Amino acid sequence: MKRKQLMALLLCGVMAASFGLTACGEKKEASQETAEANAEGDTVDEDGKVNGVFYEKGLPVVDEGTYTFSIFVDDSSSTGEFYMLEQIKKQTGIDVDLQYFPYEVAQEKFSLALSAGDYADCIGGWCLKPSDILKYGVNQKIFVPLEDYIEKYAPNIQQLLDEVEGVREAVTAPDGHIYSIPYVLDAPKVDYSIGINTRWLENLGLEMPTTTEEYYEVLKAFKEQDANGNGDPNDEIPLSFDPNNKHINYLPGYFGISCDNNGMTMKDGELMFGANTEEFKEGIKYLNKLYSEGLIDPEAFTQDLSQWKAKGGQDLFGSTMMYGSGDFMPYNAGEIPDWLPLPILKSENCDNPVWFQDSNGTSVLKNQVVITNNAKDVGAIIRFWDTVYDYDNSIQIINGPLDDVVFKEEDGYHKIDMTTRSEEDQEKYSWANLFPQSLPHNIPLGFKLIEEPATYQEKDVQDEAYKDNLTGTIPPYWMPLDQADTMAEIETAIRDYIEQKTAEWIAGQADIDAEWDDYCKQLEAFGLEDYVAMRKETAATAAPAETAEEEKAE
Ligand SMILES: [Ca+2]
Repeated sequence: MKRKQLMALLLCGVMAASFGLTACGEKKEASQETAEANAEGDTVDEDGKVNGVFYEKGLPVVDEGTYTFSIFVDDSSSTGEFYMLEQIKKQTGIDVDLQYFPYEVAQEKFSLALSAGDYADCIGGWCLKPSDILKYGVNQKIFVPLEDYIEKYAPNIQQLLDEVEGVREAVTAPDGHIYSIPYVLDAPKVDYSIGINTRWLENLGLEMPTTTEEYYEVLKAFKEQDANGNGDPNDEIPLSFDPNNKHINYLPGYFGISCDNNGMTMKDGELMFGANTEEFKEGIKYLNKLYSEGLIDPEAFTQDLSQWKAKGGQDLFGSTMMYGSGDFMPYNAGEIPDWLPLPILKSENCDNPVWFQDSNGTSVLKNQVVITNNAKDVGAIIRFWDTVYDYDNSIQIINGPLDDVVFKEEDGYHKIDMTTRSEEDQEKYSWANLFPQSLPHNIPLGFKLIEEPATYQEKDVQDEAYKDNLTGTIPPYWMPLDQADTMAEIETAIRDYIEQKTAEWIAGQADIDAEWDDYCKQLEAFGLEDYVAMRKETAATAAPAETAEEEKAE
C-alpha cells in the first residue's frame, strides 16, 4: 500500500514537470557567498531557548501555548481532523492554524492572498509552482531563504540536502538560495494511464485490445451490452477520466506523440512541443470519434472528483484515465483488482506508439512548502518541519500510528491488515486523514513497508507494462530569472488554450479540421517559439546525470 499511497499524493497534473535540477557546483559556491545572514542574529539563552521563543534542540520545540503559526494548503478533507498533525503539535508544543481549501479554491486564494500581502506563515501543497519560487522568492523576497535555518535547526532536512544525490541541486534556486523544504519521493515512471476493467472484458468474452481499432470495438461492446452484469444494459460508461488529471494530451501517444499539459514531450531524446503535430491532431480526432458515438463519459469535462469516484465505485466504468483503480474502487491487501493498464495501443499509421514518462523513478519536489516573511521566528517553524521529517513521524504520517497499526521490527516496519480494525479506525488512519496529504514529509528512498497480506503493487505492474514505449523524461528546469514572469504567462496561456480546444474538439463543440491552422497560429501568437527555446536552453544546462547512467545500464 505504501508506494501506492505515496504516489497517490501526486494528485495533480501540475506537478508533472515541476521538479528539477539546476546545475551543479557553481550554484553551491554562489549560495555560500550570497547567503543572507538570516539565522545569524538568533541568540540562545541559558535555558537553550532561541530569542526567548523556541528551544534550539530537543522536544518540545516551544513551551505549550506560547507559539502558533499558520499553514495555507490545499486539501480535500471534509473534517480537517488529522490524527498525525495533532501528534506533531503535541510533540513540538506548537499550535498550527491550518487554513485548508479544495485545490481549485486554494489556487485562487493563493494568488489573491499574495498580491494583497495577506498570506499565511507557511504556504504548502500543489498550488505552489516553481515559477512562484522565482516570483515570490527570488524576485519579491516574500518567501524566506531557508538554507541557514535548515543548517542550524533541522538535522533531518539537512541530511536530505547533504546525503541524497541531486536534492540540493534540485531545490537551489538560480540565486543560490533554498526557498522550500525538499520533498523526495520514489515515483512511478508512469503517473496516469488508461486502466481497463478486466472483469468486464471477461463478462463479454473479449480480448485485451492492442490497437486503437480494437479498443474502439471493446468500448462499443461495453456500451451496447450489460458489461457490468447488473441487468441494465444502459448504465455502462466505456471511458471516463479522473477529473483532476484527465491527461488528454497523453493519448495521442497511440499515434506517436504523447505530451504533458504544457504540450511538451520528448521524441528521440529531444525536447519538443507536441501539441501542434499531426500525430496529436490524429489523437484528438480519435477521441472525438469515441465521444460522438457515446463511448466517452458525457460528464468527462464537467464532473468533479466525487462524482467520478461515485461512478467508479458503482462499477460503471469500463475504462478510465486514472492514477490507480484504488482511487475509486478500494481493494484490500492480498486482493488483485479487476483493473489492468490498457496496453499502449498501436494505430493504423503508428507501429511504435508512446506514452508520456513522468519520472525516472525518483522525484524531488522543489515547491511543496515555503515559509513567508509574515512568519515570526522562522527557526521554530523549521524545527516543526524537522519534527515532521523525523523518520518515525513520517512513517506514521503515511501509515498510521506506531505500535498500533505499524510495528517496528528488525527487518523493517510491518503494517497490520487494516481490515481487521473497526471501520472507525480504518477511516481515522487512512492516509488522507493522518496529515494534510499535499504537505511534504520524509520518505526514505527504496523504503518498503512489509504488509501481511502483501498489497498488490499496481503502479509497478503499470511501469513494467509500459516500460518499452515511454517517451523518456522531460529535463527539469528553472525558468531564467529575467524572463520568469513572461514565460510563466506564456506557459499558462498555452496550457489553458490546449485544454480548452481539445475539450471542444473532442466533445464536438468545434471542428478540429476547420480550426487547426488557426489553433497553431494562436499558439505561435502566445509566444510558443520563445517558450520552447527557453525550455531547450534551460534543459541543456540541467541535463540530469542519471539519464546517461540509466541509458548505460539498459
Ligand atoms: Ca449494466
